[in-house]
Amino acid sequence: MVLTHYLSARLRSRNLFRLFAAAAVAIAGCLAAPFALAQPSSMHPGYEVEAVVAGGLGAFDFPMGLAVDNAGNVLVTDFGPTDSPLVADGVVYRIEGPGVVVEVSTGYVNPIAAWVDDIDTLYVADAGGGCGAEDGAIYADSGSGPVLLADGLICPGAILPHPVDSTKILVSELVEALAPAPANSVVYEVDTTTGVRTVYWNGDLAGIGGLAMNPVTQQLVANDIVTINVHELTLPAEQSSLFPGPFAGSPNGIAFDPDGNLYVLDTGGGSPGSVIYRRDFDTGDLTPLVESPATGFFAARRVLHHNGALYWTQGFGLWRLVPKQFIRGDSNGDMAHDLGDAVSLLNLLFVSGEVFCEDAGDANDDGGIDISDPIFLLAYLFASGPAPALPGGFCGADPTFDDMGCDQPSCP
Ligand SMILES: [Ca+2]
Ligand SMILES: [Ca+2]
Ligand SMILES: [Ca+2]
Ligand SMILES: [Ca+2]
Repeated sequence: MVLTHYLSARLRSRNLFRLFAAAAVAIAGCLAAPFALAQPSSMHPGYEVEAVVAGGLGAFDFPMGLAVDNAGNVLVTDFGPTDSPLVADGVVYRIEGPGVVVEVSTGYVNPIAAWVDDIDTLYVADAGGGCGAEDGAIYADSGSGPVLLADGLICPGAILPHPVDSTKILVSELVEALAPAPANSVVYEVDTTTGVRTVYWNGDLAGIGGLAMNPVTQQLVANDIVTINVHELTLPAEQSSLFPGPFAGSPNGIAFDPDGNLYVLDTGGGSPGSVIYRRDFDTGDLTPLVESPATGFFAARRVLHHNGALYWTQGFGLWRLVPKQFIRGDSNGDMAHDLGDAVSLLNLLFVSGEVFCEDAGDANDDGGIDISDPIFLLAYLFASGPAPALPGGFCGADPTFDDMGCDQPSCP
């Protein structure tokens, strides 16, 4: 459904949009006013959105899948200028810094997902020309171009390392248009030497859009773009609903962070557009982190957690959500711990005062500001009490998720 729409309608709408965008850039240039595509924004005060590859003209054609190489660079799969199954114009790019994009592997039709193993072999899932034909394939590129590993797949959507067998990879398949509904999505294991693929999971999901594995529990989680839910996959062949979520459209991208917290990218159904949610590993709480007015063809697509930041492909660009930096306990924002910090907190609590950075004021890191915070600071300063928890002595991110933010960070 959604991916089929991506693959069938995107060329037409993109070319129309590019004409419009070119005209708008020209007009904006004349008016000396900035032109921008729909901008995503943070829904959480502790984070801010950055453009890694801005989504304007000259950026990607149709960025989709995300991976990380062993040097820590983010890789982006791009469908290329056309959708034609006859034109192998898909590319995998390496992002070496904001706006620094290097082509690393070419020759794909519509590469939809990628993964890099620990010896830098790049595995790519190519959706082929659409999701209604068995023209999808898995390739391996060890540095000298893609080598076909397995073919005959209908819209392979994700590649993951195998949980116990390092000679195999897991590949999800979105069998949407061909097989009888509703139970028609499969996860295969593919032998990376022989290319032989065997069924690893075959349950009652209607359409797997994305697949991820919890690094803490080794639990496989898939999103179902037809029923619009996220599910835990239990072996050998069943499903259990993880959570229904408030999803408006296809929850197309999913990812975990190292602590087992889950991120779900909802491509949205109109308003509010695309939203990325965080599901807490311990509490199960679902918190919206990012929203974007972009919908449909320009909606956010896939999400990746890497090195403390959340990356996602959207429109023609790549974006990331980064946590704001602060020094815990430095509630007056002068980059040091002294009596002034306790005084500013007491003022805030009992007189009136401004809090520049709530996270910094939470000296004891319990997720709130109350009388226990100035007491904690006074004990630290004058009674050999424990030092504020990280980031206590230097600028850093909050390692414990909460609802607080940092409106006026003193850190760069
Ligand atoms: Ca293409
Ligand atoms: Ca201070
Ligand atoms: Ca506190
Ligand atoms: Ca916290």
